[in-house]
Amino acid sequence: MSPLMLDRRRLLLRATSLAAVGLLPGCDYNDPKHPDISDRILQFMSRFNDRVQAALFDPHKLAPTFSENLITNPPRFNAFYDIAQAPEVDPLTFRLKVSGLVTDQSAWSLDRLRSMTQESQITRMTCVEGWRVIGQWSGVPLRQFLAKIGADLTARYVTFRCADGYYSSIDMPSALQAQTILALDFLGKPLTAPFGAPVRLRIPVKLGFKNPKSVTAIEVGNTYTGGYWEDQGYNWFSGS
Ligand SMILES: Nc1nc2c(c(=O)[nH]1)N[C@H]1C(S)=C(S)[C@@H](COP(=O)(O)O)O[C@H]1N2
Ligand SMILES: [Mo]
Repeated sequence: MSPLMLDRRRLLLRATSLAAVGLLPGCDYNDPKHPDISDRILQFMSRFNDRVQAALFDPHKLAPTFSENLITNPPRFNAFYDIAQAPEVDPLTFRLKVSGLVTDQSAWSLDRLRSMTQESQITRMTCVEGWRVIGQWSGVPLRQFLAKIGADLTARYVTFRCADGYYSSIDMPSALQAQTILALDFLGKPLTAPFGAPVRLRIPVKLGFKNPKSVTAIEVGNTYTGGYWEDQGYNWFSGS
């Protein structure tokens, strides 16, 4: 084992024991003068946990891929609302906005996104609710998109905002991982509204809730932006 690996292991062990202390039943942080102190401790530990996961993340390691016969068809829908409420985005007037630490802030039409090199993958998506789907998504590798818009690739966060008000953000190394794509197609056909039309993030190295659908804006920056579920206590890094 390399010294780096040893360091990483020690860091992980330390993090695990800290988490264990925090989650010990009967361990009460509730101070009546500071009613939200336990929340803040848990939040602090979750952010610490993010740093540990970021340190352990290997940007060159690929998420598993699967054969066609394992694809979940029909796919499974999930959002913070019912399938009938999924936003309808007009593909003709659609523009993907980009902002923050990028040199080219011009908006992207679907045609322009489709003019970029497309990549296809058969990968698995895991939802925190305890189910998984395997799907075939194709689209523009995010690393190529970020390079194209002149994004500062040393920035900490890439944030995605969606047509339904959903949002999420990811760390730059995960954004640059080879399988992270701005997906336009599912099984070779344009995404349908419930599954993120016209463009969604497909990031197989992260849990389902970090795969925002119907993305309308991408921001690159160094300020933590959280996310819809992240702000409600779900761990931000959430690698899978
Ligand atoms: N815009 C938007 N994106 C979203 C969500 C959402 O509610 N709105 N839910 C997330 C969650 S929790 C999961 S598990 C996946 C589900 O994607 P699917 O419907 O393609 O299975 O989308 C994620 N992206
Ligand atoms: Mo999810």
